[in-house]
Amino acid sequence: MKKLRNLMRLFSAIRNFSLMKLGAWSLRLLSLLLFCFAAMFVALPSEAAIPQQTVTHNACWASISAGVLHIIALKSDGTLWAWGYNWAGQLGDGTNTNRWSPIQITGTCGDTVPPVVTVSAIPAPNTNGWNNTDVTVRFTCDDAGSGIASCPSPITVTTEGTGQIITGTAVDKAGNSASTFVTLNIDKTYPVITISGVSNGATYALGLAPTASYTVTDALSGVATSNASLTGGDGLGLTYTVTASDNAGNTITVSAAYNVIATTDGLNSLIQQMLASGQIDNAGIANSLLSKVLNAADAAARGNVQASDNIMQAFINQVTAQSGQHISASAAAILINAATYIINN
Ligand SMILES: [Ca+2]
Ligand SMILES: [Ca+2]
Repeated sequence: MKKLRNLMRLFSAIRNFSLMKLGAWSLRLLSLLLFCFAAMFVALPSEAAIPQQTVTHNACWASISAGVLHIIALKSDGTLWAWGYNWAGQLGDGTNTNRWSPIQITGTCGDTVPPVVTVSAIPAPNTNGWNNTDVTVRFTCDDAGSGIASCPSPITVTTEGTGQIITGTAVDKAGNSASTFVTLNIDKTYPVITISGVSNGATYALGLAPTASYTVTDALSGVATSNASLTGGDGLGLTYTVTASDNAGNTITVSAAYNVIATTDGLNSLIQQMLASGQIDNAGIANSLLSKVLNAADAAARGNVQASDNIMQAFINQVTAQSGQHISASAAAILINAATYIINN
């Protein structure tokens, strides 16, 4: 304000002097010149506020030009930079904000180079090219010329399917555009396992129990692996377990637990199966064992439990003697377990 008052006094003194010494035409011209000078002077910041610029921006400056309290400079990479006072928009950044360090001045003139756009899928697919969760697609856009005008926002893909193409387009401020895409294979559904032969919770007679088996299907990425196992203690309680994985990494396990109880009928059937499969390699021995089982069943049917148990014990003795001989060791163990179960129950 002090500076302004001094200017006004100077203006008034010159005007008074002019009234005395100059004609009306000269007075108007002088007044106009003084007014312009004063307006410019008042608009300028005080000397104390003039920034003391230190160009620390790490770049190779090719050319620098100083204006009225501002600097315009060109880097060796062709980009234009400016800093300093900006009350009249002299920095060319479209604002009136003073800048105390170099800012890049962008424009669209001469930019004919499309932007660079890259895409990434998160999480990345597995080695089979599949995801088993939602996938977020992110785009990264860059433009060394006029700068990026628009870049696609991230997209979360939740839909299952094969060959889903997600495209994104980047546009620079000169209107050049570039697109890229990613192909997604998403499978979030477990394989379907079907166990057949045995049923969960069922009870079967030893030798009459059906053979457990399974099928597995997968409608999207397809079955990658599957396997089955039969576990159990002494052969009375068994669990058939199937594990399957699809190519997207969805893994599921299904099991059927069932009981196998030794009965004389079941033991009969088992001996015949073992003879047919070669686990018992002598028909005479097989017939002898079958005869013992029938006699034991008859004795039990008459209510003579002790006689039945004695016959089954003779059965066990014969199997034990033939184990590893005419009866395979594994088959002998099953027969002995079954006969022991019949005696104890
Ligand atoms: Ca461009
Ligand atoms: Ca699947």
